[in-house]
Amino acid sequence: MVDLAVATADGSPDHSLTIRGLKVRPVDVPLEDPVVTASGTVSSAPLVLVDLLTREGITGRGYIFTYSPAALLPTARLVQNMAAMIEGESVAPHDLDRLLQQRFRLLGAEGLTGMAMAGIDMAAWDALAQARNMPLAELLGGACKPTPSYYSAGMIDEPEAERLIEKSLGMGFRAFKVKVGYPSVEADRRIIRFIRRLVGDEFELMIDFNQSLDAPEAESRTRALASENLTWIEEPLLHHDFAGHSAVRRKVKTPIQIGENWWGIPDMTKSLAAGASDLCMPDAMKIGGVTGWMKAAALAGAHGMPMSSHLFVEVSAHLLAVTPTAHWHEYLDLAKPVLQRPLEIRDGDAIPSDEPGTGVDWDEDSVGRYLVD
Ligand code: SMN
Ligand code: MG
Repeated sequence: MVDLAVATADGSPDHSLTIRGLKVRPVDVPLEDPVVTASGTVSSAPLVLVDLLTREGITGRGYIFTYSPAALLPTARLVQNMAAMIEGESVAPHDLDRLLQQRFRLLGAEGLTGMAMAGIDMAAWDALAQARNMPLAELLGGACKPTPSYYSAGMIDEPEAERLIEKSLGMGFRAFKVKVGYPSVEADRRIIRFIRRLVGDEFELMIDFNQSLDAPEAESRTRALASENLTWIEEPLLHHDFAGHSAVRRKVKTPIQIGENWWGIPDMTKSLAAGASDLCMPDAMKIGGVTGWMKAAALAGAHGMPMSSHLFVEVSAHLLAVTPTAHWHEYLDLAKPVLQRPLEIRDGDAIPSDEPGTGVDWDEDSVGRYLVD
């Protein structure tokens, strides 16, 4: 990698970058396994690939996961519409965040707007790290150190569980998450106990209800599963029901986990104030990209709250390496088919790429195959 620093008048190196534009490509990428949840199925990964182009010739890359193909093209168009707002600006992610937050004050920075801004943010940090010839974790003041990772599965039957446990053990994972929220707690318990018999008592096992229970059901099911030796129970209630999660949390001993649906620091602040969870797992996109994550990491650190990741496996590996209360990395690899070098998992740990940037670098043949127009 050529160091693009150029000498300024006094001879000091100039690493500054100026935005020339955005290249935005919507793709619909196949998933190795569909993610069946109690609140709907994700059968492919609709991604908006964001290239942030600079006058100095560096391209920063990031992607946005839109969950539903219905949101793919509108999100891509929204990102493209933001290009005119940032062309000519320096690649200074905090300043870009302030600029875009201001431009969208009336609309609000949640939903597709927040997702689009986060995609630009992740690409900007990638460009900055490339310009300084450093992996993102080092640019953020840390090192490319490993974080323990868990294999994240959907709602699966027993044969599927057997296959995925064998696959994850073969990849070195020592932890597994399964989605639940069946019509009865007995069905939830059946798959939990089936997996527990496969992995033994020392293995970390998490469950995820994906917001599928109402308050009475959440209390009765979390109580009924209290002795299942679970590492956490995730999102039993609607994600924004912080008071409801707090009420459940006070009645069960299994740690309650939420955060993947926090729209930025405002939601995290409300959740922490309500005492909604024992643990947190912000989504690198919905929390506001790298910029949002670093603020969230400071907040979680101040609260002594273990912080895990959600999706976005590549950038999350870097971010957890500089998170004071880093807990678990989630392995559910959405972008693998369109990357040159997918994230490395070594002995069950997520290893941040040691290349300059975040490690997100497109496999252009695959991108062409999955483009949506
Ligand atoms: C999840 C939700 C939606 C798509 C993929 C995964 C899930 C998780 O809530 O925790 O990974
Ligand atoms: Mg979840």
